Amino acid sequence: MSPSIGDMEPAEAESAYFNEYPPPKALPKHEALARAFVERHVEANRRVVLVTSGGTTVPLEAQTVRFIDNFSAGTRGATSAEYFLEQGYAVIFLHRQYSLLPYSRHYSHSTNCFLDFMDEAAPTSDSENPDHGRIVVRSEYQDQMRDVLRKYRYAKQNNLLLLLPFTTVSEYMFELRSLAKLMRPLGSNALFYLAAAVSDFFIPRSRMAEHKIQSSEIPANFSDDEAVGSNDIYTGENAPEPPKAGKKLVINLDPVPKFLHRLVDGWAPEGSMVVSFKLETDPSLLVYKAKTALQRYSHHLVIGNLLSTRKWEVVFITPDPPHERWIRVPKARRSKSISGVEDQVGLAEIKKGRDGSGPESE
Ligand code: PAZ
Repeated sequence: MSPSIGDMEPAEAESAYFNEYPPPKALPKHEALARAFVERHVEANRRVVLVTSGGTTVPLEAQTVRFIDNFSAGTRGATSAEYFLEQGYAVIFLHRQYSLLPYSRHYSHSTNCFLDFMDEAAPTSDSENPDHGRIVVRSEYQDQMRDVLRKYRYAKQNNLLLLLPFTTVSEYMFELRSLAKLMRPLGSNALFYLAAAVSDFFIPRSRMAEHKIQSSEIPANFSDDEAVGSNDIYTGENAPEPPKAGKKLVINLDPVPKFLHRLVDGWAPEGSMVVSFKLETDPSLLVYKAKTALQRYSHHLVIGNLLSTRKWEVVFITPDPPHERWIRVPKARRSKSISGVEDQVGLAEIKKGRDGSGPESE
């Protein structure tokens, strides 16, 4: 039996994983865009950050109808990208397709549709007048929207923001590897800020069902060998964990190789900075897991957060003292953003937290 990817050394796991999947169709186009973006900012001696944002999917079928998703709206990534731009960085925003984007996030939240910000101007007496029935931004939103619009325009006109989408975990991996290698000419001007929620498990392409899994086609005396379309997906009465009654879908997932190793030790430019995030739900595990990640991958910073409090508090785990530092947005400053979506701990808080002038930290 061949070893599973989870049991291999990082370099071996890398080639095994990338051999499983064809590269995403959009990769050559994304690479060309990223190459030109990096060249432009190397010339300008500008710092470039790769922000990853949103959750990855794990398809259950090659022609995907169903998939497993990872939690993330993209708020952290999109918000942080805006702060990085404010700090003079150029940003490559590698994001889950249709998740929140820098600047437009203020108007795209489902509870605050952009149409709520608009109004029809007061009618003029002349219906031929081009201003008659004109659509305008409501007066109470003018100032905030002008501010967001100016920043957005500035980033766009100066080629400071490159938006690259992904959907599946394998697309994310291919994109991350390519982008990190393309960023090599930046050297210590490169920063990796890995806020995306990346699946820890996947179904190898070689063991994936091609077509939509059919519950109606489950044989009466189902055995492992007869699994529909795949030996990773078991449905029926004789599945490995037999159901008490009725049909069950049992999914057998492999661990995704830990690519942070490869990013830090191979793909990323020498001298670059790598920041990863760790999400947990159990408070008693968060610091331990974040510290373990930092020790294991020897990068620069792990930012830990809990699902329930991630918008107000994060913990910085660093190789140097104080090793563990909490940064909290005080209750009074948990402000509503323009869209009514409460803002969260972002780069500004992180930066202010460092010099002590920002949100409460301990
Ligand atoms: O996108 P969002 O603001 O809803 O959530 C952000 C987050 C919790 C996904 C991010 O802060 C994070 O922790 N990312 C890493 C997740 C992980 O441990 O894989």
